[in-house]
Amino acid sequence: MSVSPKSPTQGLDPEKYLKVHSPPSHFQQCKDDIDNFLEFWSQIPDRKIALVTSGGTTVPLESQTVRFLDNFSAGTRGATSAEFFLEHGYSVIFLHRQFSLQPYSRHYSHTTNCFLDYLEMDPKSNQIQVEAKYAEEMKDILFKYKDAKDNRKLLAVSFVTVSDYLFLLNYAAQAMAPLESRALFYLAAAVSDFFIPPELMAQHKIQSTEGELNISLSKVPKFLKPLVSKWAPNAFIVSFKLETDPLLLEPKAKQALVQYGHQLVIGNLLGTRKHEVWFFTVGKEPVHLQMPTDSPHMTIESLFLPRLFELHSSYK
Ligand code: 9Z3
Repeated sequence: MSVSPKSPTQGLDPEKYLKVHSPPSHFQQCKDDIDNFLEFWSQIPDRKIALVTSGGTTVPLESQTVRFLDNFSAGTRGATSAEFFLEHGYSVIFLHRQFSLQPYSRHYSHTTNCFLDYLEMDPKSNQIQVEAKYAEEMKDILFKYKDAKDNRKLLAVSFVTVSDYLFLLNYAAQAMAPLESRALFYLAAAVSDFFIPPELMAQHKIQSTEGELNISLSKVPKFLKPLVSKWAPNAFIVSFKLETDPLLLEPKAKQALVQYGHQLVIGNLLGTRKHEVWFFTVGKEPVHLQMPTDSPHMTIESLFLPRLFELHSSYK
């Protein structure tokens, strides 16, 4: 079966793509984990379940991958948001880029926040301990982390490439579909728009002896359309729109709402994404949410997620 797009702007059909390509090597394990997680939580009446996607996707240049294209996303939005979803009573499937930030550990795993800096040696006992000034906050984070882990509220599933992401999102969406409006999709991962389909990729390491490298990238299959209309048609679906040009954000976000027919687009600009976002919903004026200037310990997610929880609660 051919996977060529009908026109260069249209891109590949996502369902056809999934039929003719191979899933990631850990697919069976992920499917089992997702099935077990959903079997457990779907039996709890009214329990809401969120699929939070997070981090960037890679675009391999070779099948046996030496080189790949990547993007800026560290997964801060997804990891931070997952904590708020858990605190608000959701169970969370955290579909994240391998080695990107994770809920709870994100507080101590960033390069400027090395976990070793929080520890000290007690000279008397010669034991490692948490420095007193950090202990209270760490206790609080540890408590929430253990609660999520011990009570199976958080399932982490990882992807690396954009192709892995499509396979896992498709599976999770179809598995969550029976939950109908209890299911929420929060698509914060920075998914590449372009990639090299496997059949067009070099098998082995591209050799520099062949001269300069010109790469032609195809459009990544647009998965939002089938996600909304077929895979999980009654779920509450939130997508993100990222732009760098402020003039493009509103038209592109509104276009996505019309094109895909889902419930909410959260718009953000690369340079200000940690301080402000816009909510776009059908038939309403965009809502601008911005952090107060004197709020160094607050995250923008704490400001906008309560509004999202309300929208989900009043959905259907
Ligand atoms: C976002 O816009 C996220 O908010 C960020 C978060 C990636 C900016 P960080 O990980 O950044 O906290 O550093 N995600 C963009 C999602 C995306 O790629 N959306 C697609 C699009 O805009 C459609 S689903 O076309």
